[in-house]
Amino acid sequence: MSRISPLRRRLTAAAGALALGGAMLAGAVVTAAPAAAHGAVSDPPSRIYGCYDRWSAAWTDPAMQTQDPMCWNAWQSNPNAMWNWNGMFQENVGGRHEQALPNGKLCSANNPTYAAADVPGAWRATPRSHNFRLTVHDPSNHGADYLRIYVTKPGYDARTKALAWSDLELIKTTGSYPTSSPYVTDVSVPSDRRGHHVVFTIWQASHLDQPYYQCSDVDFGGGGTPSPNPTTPAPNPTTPAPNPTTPAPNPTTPAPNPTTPNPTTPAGACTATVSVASSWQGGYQATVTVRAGSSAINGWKATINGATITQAWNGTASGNTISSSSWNGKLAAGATTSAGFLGSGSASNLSATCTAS
Ligand SMILES: [Cu+2]
Repeated sequence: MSRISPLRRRLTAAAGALALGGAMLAGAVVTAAPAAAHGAVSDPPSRIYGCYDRWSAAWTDPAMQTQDPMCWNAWQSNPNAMWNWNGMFQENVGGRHEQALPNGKLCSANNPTYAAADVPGAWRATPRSHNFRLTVHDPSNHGADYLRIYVTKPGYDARTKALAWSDLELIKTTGSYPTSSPYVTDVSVPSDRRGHHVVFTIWQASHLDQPYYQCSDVDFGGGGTPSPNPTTPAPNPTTPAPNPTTPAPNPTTPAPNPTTPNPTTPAGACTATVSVASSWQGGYQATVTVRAGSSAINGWKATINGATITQAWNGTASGNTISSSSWNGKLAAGATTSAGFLGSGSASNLSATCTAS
């Protein structure tokens, strides 16, 4: 993978932060000790390692924002995360991994440098069969007391939920490995896992009590069931373009019917609220939650006032309106669902309205 020397990498990281124009980011780079000698789950690539692998040679390419938005988000949040792809560990845990990592912080190894890795969203998922080989790449040859491998349970949605221990099923614990990387093991995942799942790996290094924690996004195919993502999460560059022909309010929306006895609670109404999951200079990631009113609805459109949407998932964006997808349009009375999106600019003045169909 990396043919750049650690020094070059550091210089490039500093230059990158400066180019991003964030004094705070540049400061963070300057003060960070380079984590030159650790490792990561390289296959299926873990979140941060995958971002490093795909973009370290092209980190100035604006295509990152549209083609790999979660990596772009991570890069904006903290360039150190990607340059130090090999430092996702804790120390002196004594095997109490569940105490070391609070729910929602598993994919960052509970290390603030990697906080963006905890954000649910459209992470690139690597296609794999239910039987695959997992590889830990460790240039420092720490060895391993064991690898412990989990997969998310059926129904888990990596696009909307930060990973918790209760989302995981333990699949395998290996024996020890000598101090010669890579550390490789064959993994079999139950066949009921379809579509986008997370493989969570603990690599207990042998030189110290230094466990590494990482999330790898895997697409097991056949994404039917709750997994909203039958194809790859790779953003479609043809969809985000705002469509100037559609912003008009949907003319098929039932006009208030004068014969309806109760005009204040129209059947099939919905409400929408928007919350910002994370933000960075020039952009943010947010979730819009839609709730059906007192009757069931067949579809919805949420308009996010104040937003410039560059990418959406679990819904289709057109301008600043997100329409339901085939799997989350039908809602029972009072039921909720959500969609996520990336916005450019400021997230300070967002509000949402909902139209049901
Ligand atoms: Cu190390």
